Amino acid sequence: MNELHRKKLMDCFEEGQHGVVFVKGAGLMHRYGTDFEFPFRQESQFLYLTGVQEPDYAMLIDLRSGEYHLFAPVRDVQYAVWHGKVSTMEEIQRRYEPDFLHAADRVGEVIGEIGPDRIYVLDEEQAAWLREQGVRGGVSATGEGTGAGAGAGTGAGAGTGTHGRFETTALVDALTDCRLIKTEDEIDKLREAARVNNIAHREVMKALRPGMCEYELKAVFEYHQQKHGLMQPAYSGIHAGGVNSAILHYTDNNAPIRDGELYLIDAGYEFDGYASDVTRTYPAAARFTARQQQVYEAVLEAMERAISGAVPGAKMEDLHLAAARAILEGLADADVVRGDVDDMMEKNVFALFFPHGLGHFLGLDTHDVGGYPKGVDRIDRPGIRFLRARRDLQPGMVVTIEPGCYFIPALLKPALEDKEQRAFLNASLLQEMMEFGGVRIEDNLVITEDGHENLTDVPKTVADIEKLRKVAI
Ligand SMILES: [Mn+2]
Repeated sequence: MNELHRKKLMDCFEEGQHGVVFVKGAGLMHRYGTDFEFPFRQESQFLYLTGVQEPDYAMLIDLRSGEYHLFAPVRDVQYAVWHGKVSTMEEIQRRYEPDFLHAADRVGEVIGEIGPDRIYVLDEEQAAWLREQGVRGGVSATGEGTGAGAGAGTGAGAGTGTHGRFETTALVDALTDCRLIKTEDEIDKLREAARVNNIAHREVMKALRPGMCEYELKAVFEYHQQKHGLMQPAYSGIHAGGVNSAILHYTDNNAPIRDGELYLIDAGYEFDGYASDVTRTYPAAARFTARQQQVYEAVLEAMERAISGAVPGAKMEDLHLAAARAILEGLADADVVRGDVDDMMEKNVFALFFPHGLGHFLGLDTHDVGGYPKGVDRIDRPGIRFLRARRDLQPGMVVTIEPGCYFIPALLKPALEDKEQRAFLNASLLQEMMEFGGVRIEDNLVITEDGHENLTDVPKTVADIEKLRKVAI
């Protein structure tokens, strides 16, 4: 599949130009100044192009010949003693099948032999690293500003990030265009990450008992991911009981979840680099309270409207606003807010309860590349300002849909003092609900020609959740 990715990338560049794409992979990271190694995770652009999940590699594509060069680190005996067997060059060749395999210390020499006019790199840091390898950055005979033709359709023109021979814009733009539309193989990997995540989320849903600590549920979740061979969290999971469920990026995960409280879990692991990102919210008790159910169903309705609208051609901001409206309607039914829903939409009352974006792209990164096309800015409006993706949906895109409704004192208390906003708010009820926490529900969708495929299969209606909880408790 990585060969196809390289082909897609080459197609973004003007044919026949005397340029190379160079990407250096990630090295090991240590905890501050110690020898404690963090688990290795390849940098996503490099992983996309090579499939190499080992540290200290580099790669190059010769755009004129189409040849793929891979640079592998040379390991000594001591490395073998501490890390185990060192692969021979023959083994590495068989594993990754580059056109040319070199020792990593030959990067400068190989680029010197090719003699390109233009070297496309991810950023200035990688250009600096190449200079250290003896690669000259000076403008070559053909001059500056020619030949850079990547990123067609994204507005990235020739020479936008050109510094001598180095070009730092076109490659990232081209990779963004490639990664935005997933191949069938990539979607299969996302399906596998989702399949295991479905299992892990169900197991946590069954395991929760009042009085358990958030970290116990985190342990259950991680056990089931790792039991199925997934080793790498896609992001720091959120395991939040009660009032903590209204903290959008809660990471302490160390409080007890009491009877009568909600528990919100937002977590996923990656399969072969591809992420799953799912959220569910349910009560520690066997059943939702009446009020919890009202808020939950407002979010579920928002979710269903957004999902049904997630088809080719739809705009994420329109889905966001449709979800926001559903939440306000549900809150009006619950008498949390009062007044005309159109007025409330216009006055951004939804942003008090739904202060984050509806969703984002998903792939090698949890918040995957390509959220904003060139020239499209964030919408300067409360709530929707944090929307991570503004594009017309197309087949092959993979998105999360994750509406939420939270009772966040830091937003609600000032709103209750605000002359315009407080007119819409049921102040006495909101005072009672300051410790309610929040509800978020999140699924992962692949946009298809005729709609979408939902990769997430974890109970989300009140009836289905209570059925699973009743069996469990
Ligand atoms: Mn998400």
